[in-house]
Amino acid sequence: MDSSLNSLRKKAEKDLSKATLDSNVVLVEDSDLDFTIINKVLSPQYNVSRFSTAEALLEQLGDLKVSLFLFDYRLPGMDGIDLCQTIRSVPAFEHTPVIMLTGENYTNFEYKFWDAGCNDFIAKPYSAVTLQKRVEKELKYSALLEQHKEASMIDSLTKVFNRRYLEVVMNQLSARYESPEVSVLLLDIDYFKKYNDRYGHLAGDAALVSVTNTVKRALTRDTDFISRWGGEEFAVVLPHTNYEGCQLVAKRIIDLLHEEHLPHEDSPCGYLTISIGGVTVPESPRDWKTLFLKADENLYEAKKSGRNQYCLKPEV
Ligand code: GH3
Ligand code: MG
Ligand code: MG
Ligand code: MG
Repeated sequence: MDSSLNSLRKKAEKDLSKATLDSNVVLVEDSDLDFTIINKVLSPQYNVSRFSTAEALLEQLGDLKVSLFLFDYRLPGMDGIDLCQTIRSVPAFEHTPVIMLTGENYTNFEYKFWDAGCNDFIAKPYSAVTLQKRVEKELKYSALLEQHKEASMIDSLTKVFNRRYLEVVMNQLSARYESPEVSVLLLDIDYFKKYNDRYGHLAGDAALVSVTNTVKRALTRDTDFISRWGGEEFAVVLPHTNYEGCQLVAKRIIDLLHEEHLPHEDSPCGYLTISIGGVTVPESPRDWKTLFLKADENLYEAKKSGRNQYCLKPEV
C-alpha cells in the first residue's frame, strides 16, 4: 500500500482508539471477586460502573450514559439473556454494544446469546488481555459506525445536514398521517463565483461556513433546520410555519447578513448577500420535491429582481 495511505490508516486507527478512551462501561455482575478482576483490567482506560443485578441496572437505566454493557449471564433474578433483550427494546440502547460473560460451557445454546442481541460473548475462564481486547474492539467498531453515520448525514464543510438527510426528513414529513402546514426556503449566495475569483477558494469556503452560521442564528425553533442543498445553495425547512412566519424568517436572514457585512467588493452591495425563494403550503404534499421546485422558481424571481431579497408565495 502507498505509504501516505498507510499513514492515513494509522492516523484513523489512532483517532479511533482516542475516541474510545474514557468510554462508560457498565457491568452487571453479582460476584464481587469477578467485579474486582474486571475493574482492574478495564478501569485504566474506561469508566467502569457496576450493578449487582439486572433489576438494579434497569431501575437506573434512564439516567445512564453507556458506551458498552458487560453482562454476566448468570445473575440472581433476571439473567443476562433477558436483560440483553430488555435493553434492546429501549430505543436509546438499541445499538449499544453488549458483551456477555458466560460461566460454564454454553456451546449448546450459544445461539441464544446472539438471538438476544448481544454483540459478543466471552466464556470464563478468560485472560485479562482477551477481555481488554474484546471490549476495545466493540468500542472501536461502535465509534466507527457513529462516525460513518455522521459522515453520511452531515456536510463536511459547513457541518449542517446534507441533502441526503434532507430527503430522509422530507420523506418522513410527507408520510405523516397528520401533515402540518410547512414553509421551505431555498437560499443562494449572490455573485459567489466572483467572490471566489477575488478572494480565493479557501476564503469562499470560510464564507460558506459564515453564511451557514448566520442562517442558523435566524432559525429559532427546534424543529427548523438548514441543510446544504449543494454548492452555494441551502434549503431551510420550517415545519408548522405559516406564510407570515416564513416572511419573518426570510427577512431575519437578509437582515442578519447585512449586519454581518462580510466584504464582497465585486458585488453591487459591497458585502456578501443571498437571495431567497420560498413557498408555504397548508399541508406537506406527498411529493415534497414540488415544494422545492416552486421555491426554486421564486428564487429565480428574487435573483431577477436584483438579488439580496426574498420572493415568497403561499400556495393554496
Ligand atoms: P448568482 O448571484 O446568480 O447566484 O451568481 P453566482 O456566482 O453565485 O452563481 P453561479 O452558479 O454562477 O456560481 C456558483 C459558484 O459557487 C461557483 C463556485 O465557484 C461556488 N461554489 C460552489 N460550491 C463551493 C464550495 O464548496 N466552496 C467554494 N469556495 N465555492 C463554491
Ligand atoms: Mg454470576
Ligand atoms: Mg447557485
Ligand atoms: Mg449564487
